[in-house]
Amino acid sequence: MTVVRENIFVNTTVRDRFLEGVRLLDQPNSGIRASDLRDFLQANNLPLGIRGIDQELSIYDIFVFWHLLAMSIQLSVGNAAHGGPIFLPWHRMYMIRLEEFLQQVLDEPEFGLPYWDWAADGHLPVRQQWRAELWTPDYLGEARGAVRSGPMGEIRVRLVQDARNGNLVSVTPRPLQRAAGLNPDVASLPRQPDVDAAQAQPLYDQPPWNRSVVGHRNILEGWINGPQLHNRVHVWVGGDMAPGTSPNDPVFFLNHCNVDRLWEQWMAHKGRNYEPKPNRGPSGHRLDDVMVAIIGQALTPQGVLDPAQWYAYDSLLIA
Ligand SMILES: [Cu+2]
Repeated sequence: MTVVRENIFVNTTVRDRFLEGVRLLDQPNSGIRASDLRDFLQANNLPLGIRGIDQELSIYDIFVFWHLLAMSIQLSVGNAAHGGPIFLPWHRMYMIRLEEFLQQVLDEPEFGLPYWDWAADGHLPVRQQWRAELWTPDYLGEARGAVRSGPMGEIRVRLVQDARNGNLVSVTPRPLQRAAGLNPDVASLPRQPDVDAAQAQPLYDQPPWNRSVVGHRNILEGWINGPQLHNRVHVWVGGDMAPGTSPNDPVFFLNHCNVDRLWEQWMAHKGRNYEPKPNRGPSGHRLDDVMVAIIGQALTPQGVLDPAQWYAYDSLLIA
């Protein structure tokens, strides 16, 4: 079985299958209700809360829940999915699981997630970036306001983050919201020289393993003079892409697939080196620490370091 992850602009069949798969996974027929999530959080003594209406959720909503759950688990460095070395392996595991669900729902075992090479759009004049092809009905729909056109116009948001306390709110289903390019501090998408700076780093990560480190992970996550790269794409798109429930917007997966591709490209050139090794860094971020998972087997960074058993990218060449 060969799963190849391709640029969304290169293969329109993959684009259409991705949008169709997401639409299917967004149907509220998982058999899991918002009240089940509340019971799960309470039974496991987790720090995340949930309020709002009780309703049946979609598999896609469960992925949104999973992301915020990992984010709500604070560690001595960052949380269980961000702000430290675990950022890249956790999102790799997370996307492997979504890709598996898409393969199932599409009945297409060779389906691979597409990626969005946002640095290519970052070279457009700022006023054209939010009018680029990605934000048309054949792709992701409107870049600003409610998304009403194309397949993504059918997506409904059911779980949002409460800005005051970070908890989850189950809301009456509503369309996706975006505010691309409207934040005056983040007018442009990342550009290739920013990507090159992350790819030139000799180290994956290093002490103190946090948001201040100069290394591949932290520059790619986007905390240095931030928001840059990964973080910048979240902030630039805005709307539902900004809070901890950001997987609500399918562009989350196009962004993270590109981030994962850049990590893979970095490893192809610098070696499959991950830090911190066992016993040598903060708990939850080390090579053999089990990552937070509610879908599929919980893996370690070691377990996902080489993704060859799941997928490969169409190209890892450095331009
Ligand atoms: Cu994330």
